[in-house]
Amino acid sequence: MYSIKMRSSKDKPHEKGGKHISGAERIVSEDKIENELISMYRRAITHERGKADFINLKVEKIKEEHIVYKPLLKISCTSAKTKEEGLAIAKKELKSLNIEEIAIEKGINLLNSLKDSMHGAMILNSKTGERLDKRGIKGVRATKMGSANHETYEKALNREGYKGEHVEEALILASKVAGHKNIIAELCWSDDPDYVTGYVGSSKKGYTRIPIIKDKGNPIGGRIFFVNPNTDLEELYNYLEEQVVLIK
Ligand code: WAQ
Ligand code: MG
Repeated sequence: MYSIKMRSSKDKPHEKGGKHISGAERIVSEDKIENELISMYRRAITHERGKADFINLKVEKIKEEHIVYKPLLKISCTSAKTKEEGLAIAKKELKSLNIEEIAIEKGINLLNSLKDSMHGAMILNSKTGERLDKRGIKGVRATKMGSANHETYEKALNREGYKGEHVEEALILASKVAGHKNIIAELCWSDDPDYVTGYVGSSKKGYTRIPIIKDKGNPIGGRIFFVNPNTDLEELYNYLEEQVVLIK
């Protein structure tokens, strides 16, 4: 298996302050690498957020003995007709997972006050809402995850009526994230302006989809990982950024 990563930006590279356009991570078998590279390149130059000027593509071979397997989260769907209803559902879900109200409020305010999308996620103390990662706009990116068998996965999702790259990728990411013992819940909404669906993910309750959680046209999205207060951050970064995880 191979890990493929793409990140793209406008005007300047990310590290020089360029505007983030899109990013993607996949784990694929060798015969799929070429097609995947082409499709990621296309995503970067045809993205809703703008046409990327800087595209970073990375291919890395993965050794079998380095792979850890985690279960796929179960999807459930809620119904919301407005952003306000969606946010209320997210709060309720997070609360039912024992995230303190103050942490939920702080988290949602942090996401709502972003001036630009982050590249990764914020890590928040689930009791106090304190932001624990000190990585600013960069945040922490979960990488090196994929489905153990992409075709079976895609078919199963389609059978349940879920189509498209957003849900496919988000569910794999959420499954890896929820697979860490110290991550209690994740809250996410997209930075693609017209994609208004978000979710709350957790190992306890699965992937709870929220049909609308932001205004249409809003180009700012984000993710929060709510963690146990005594989390070893270095170990968590290592899991999210380095540990290869395949979802079954
Ligand atoms: N690791 C951590 N955070 C990430 C990552 C990653 N690999 N990729 C993106 N983010 C953060 C970053 O702050 C983005 O701005 C934000 O998440 C949104 O990313 O229909 O499309 O890739 O069930 O725009 C969710 C609903 C879609 C899917 C999520 O996120 C569904 C989505 P996007
Ligand atoms: Mg996006």
